Amino acid sequence: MTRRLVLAAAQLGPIQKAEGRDVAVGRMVRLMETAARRGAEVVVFPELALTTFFPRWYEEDLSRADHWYEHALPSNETAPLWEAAKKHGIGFHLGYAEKTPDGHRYNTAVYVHPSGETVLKYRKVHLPGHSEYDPVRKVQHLEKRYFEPGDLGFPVVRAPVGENKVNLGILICNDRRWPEAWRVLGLQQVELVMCGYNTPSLNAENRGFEAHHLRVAHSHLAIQAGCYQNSCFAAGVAKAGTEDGHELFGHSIIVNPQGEIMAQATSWDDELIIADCDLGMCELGRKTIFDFARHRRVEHYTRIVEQTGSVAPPEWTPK
Ligand code: ING
Repeated sequence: MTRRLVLAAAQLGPIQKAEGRDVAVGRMVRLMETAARRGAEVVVFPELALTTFFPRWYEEDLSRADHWYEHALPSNETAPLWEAAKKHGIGFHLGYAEKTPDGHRYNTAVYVHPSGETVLKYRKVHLPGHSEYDPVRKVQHLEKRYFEPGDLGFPVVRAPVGENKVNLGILICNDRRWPEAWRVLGLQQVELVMCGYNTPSLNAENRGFEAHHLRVAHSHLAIQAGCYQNSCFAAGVAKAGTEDGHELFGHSIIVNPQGEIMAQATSWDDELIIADCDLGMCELGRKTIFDFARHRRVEHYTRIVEQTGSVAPPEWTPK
């Protein structure tokens, strides 16, 4: 019997620095309602979906950044999302900035069941950018200032979604560029990776040329490879558009276990894309090309977990 999942990726357009959470929540409720009307059983929202991408703004005093974080979920401003999920019987993934009661700060995402219960929580492990103001950069990217590396690992959980149970996993933005992250999920038989992102459309490092068109190409390459090599579906969902003059690209996608793009957003604004996923497709790769038990040789992979940075190779010289 086909295990069919109707998956929605709800791309968000820009959220300006001055806009409150209520603006984003209102837009997300409308996207969720449309997704439900179109038969979706789960909707994936972007990374840091409640606020502007604030790591572009330097604050000397971290307490002045406190208002960007959620101190509890749901809150009065975010409750309409939980209410809409219950009303429409749809699960949702939400990325947000988390501040814990004991003061830890994470770039976090949760998958919430229509009942309102949190099924899965993940804290971003791969934090790009820097922690101090960088005068060379055209635009700051201070995720290492505003967040600690995630402490929850890369969990996968089997949970009810619509009529099926699905093996769910989460990655956040930069995580998608690290094959190790995908493989840890693949080793837990993940079937759907929910991955929100906020990615600048131009390279702001200012330390070398990167052709602009490669920004989107690299994002798609990473997600398509992750899906193919771990035999899973993924939703890569952007917060896009121009936030206070700074552009983030859209091009959200839904990818299948063959690495094929099933649906792609074409705007850089609020946009819903939907795909009918036959979860049985995950079996093929898992039982053939990527039958990990049969083909992997872990005795040769020790560098991956024992070595952090790269080292120069030994040099060969002719006798
Ligand atoms: N943003 C970007 C991302 O990984 C980035 C940062 C862009 C890193 C381009 C490398 C190249 O998509 C976040 N929020 O991680």
